[in-house]
Amino acid sequence: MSGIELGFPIWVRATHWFNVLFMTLLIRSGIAILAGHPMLYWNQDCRPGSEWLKLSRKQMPKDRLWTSTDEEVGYPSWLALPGGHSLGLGRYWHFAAVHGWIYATAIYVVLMLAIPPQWRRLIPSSWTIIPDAWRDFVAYLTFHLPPAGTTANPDHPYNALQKLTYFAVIYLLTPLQLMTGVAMSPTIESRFPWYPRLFGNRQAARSIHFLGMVGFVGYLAIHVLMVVLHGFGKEMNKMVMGHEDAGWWGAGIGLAILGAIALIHVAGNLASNSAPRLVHNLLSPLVDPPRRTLLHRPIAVADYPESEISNYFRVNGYPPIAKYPAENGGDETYERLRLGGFADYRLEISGLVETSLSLSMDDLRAMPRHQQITMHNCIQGWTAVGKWAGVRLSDLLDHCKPTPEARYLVFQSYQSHEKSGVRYYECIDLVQARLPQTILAYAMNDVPLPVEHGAPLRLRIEPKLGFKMVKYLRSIEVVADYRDIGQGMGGVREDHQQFDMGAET
Ligand SMILES: Nc1nc2c(c(=O)[nH]1)N[C@H]1C(S)=C(S)[C@@H](COP(=O)(O)O)O[C@H]1N2
Ligand SMILES: [Mo]
Repeated sequence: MSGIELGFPIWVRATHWFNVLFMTLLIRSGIAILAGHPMLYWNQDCRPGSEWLKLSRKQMPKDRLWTSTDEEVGYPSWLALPGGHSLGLGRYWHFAAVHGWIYATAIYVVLMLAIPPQWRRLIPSSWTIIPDAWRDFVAYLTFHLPPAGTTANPDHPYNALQKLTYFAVIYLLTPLQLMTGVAMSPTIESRFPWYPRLFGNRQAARSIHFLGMVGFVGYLAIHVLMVVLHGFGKEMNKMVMGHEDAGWWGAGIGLAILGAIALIHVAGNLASNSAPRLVHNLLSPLVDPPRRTLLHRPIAVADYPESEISNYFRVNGYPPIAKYPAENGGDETYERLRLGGFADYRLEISGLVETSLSLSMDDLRAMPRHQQITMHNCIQGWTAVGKWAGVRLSDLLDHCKPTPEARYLVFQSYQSHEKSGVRYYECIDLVQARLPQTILAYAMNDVPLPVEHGAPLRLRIEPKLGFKMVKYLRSIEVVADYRDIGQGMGGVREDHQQFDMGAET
């Protein structure tokens, strides 16, 4: 069979270098996200000790309450983007890079399929690729360099093992990373609970996503080693200049491109650490509008079966009682209300409403009760299934009647944010507040809401990440805009940790 010249057209070379940028950004920001909860599980309950991998030396105390924020670690800045305790910006970098990665990969795949005979670059056309690849493998093992070309196409620019590896990375590993990534969205999970189950469960999807990253790192390491073994100058000429001739132009320009990529990484770290709000505001227009279009929707939340209720449910946010230090939330009013069995507790609803409300727990319990069994998704990475009961927020809104200008609800807590000491608050929009499964819960797993989980009342908005679900609820204010509340980002964790107001992924 005569050979087919595929060569190294400009679109192969360009997408290659863009992929180097996006893949390295994805790996380093992914490590920053992992630092938020450096444990991996095959089960969806995340009971401490049930993890299959723990990348932290922290031990939680056995004799007192600890929270999932205490488990967070900071990885060094050379490794993680941005490194340190910066889950929020790690996520922004990750989601920004994933856009670029999808576009670069899509351009590459579409052009390869559209420009004949370029599909033959990666897609095998004959079973002889298997014995060919084995022969190449044995050659490498015995310290020989197999020549380019395959039995089916002696002029192919890659050897058989190389072609199969690229095929696996682009047609198997890449979709697997995208699909397991999507499985971690609380909006997807609550609307389509079967989807994360394609991978076992929500935590198995997270574990596979991590293993996929390990696969990419291994691939990159071997790929670079091969470039060096096969001849750095020659290989760089192919991937930069598009020809195999001698000369050092390819190596020179290629190293300059790698230098530019390294500079982007260094600049990303420096800017994220010195001006986090600026980076938040720069990456937000790239990341938030598409995510909002796709995921910020009025959806119905699926119920989990009773049998899946987790018998362990992590805590995040210390109760506002005096035995915890003030930065963890101690509050005298709350303490007094709690000691009185919350008989004097009143939920205040005010702002852009026709009638302000002040409701006791008895008032709330007298209203229609709604119950749901759902999975809680903490932004840090852990999950747990719980049964929640309480009143529908929409029923309360029917009573207080928001005025036409009303757009958002501000949920204020008795407790303070552990990192800033500022009162915990979060905002959601009126459409989401009106969904039938958005509730103020006063019961968890058939008992009154425990103090660790936000007694006497907390928000449950299941399509969102856990940080939106304010515990120790003190008041709700109906407003036209959230940008003049706090630092204007939509909540205390948005203000101080660069979390995203949407909280859908
Ligand atoms: N008042 C208050 N509410 C809060 C928090 C907090 O720190 N303070 N943490 C949030 C986060 S990040 C999560 S994951 C959930 C945890 O709920 P749990 O403690 O019941 O598991 O509560 C959310 N609500
Ligand atoms: Mo969380």
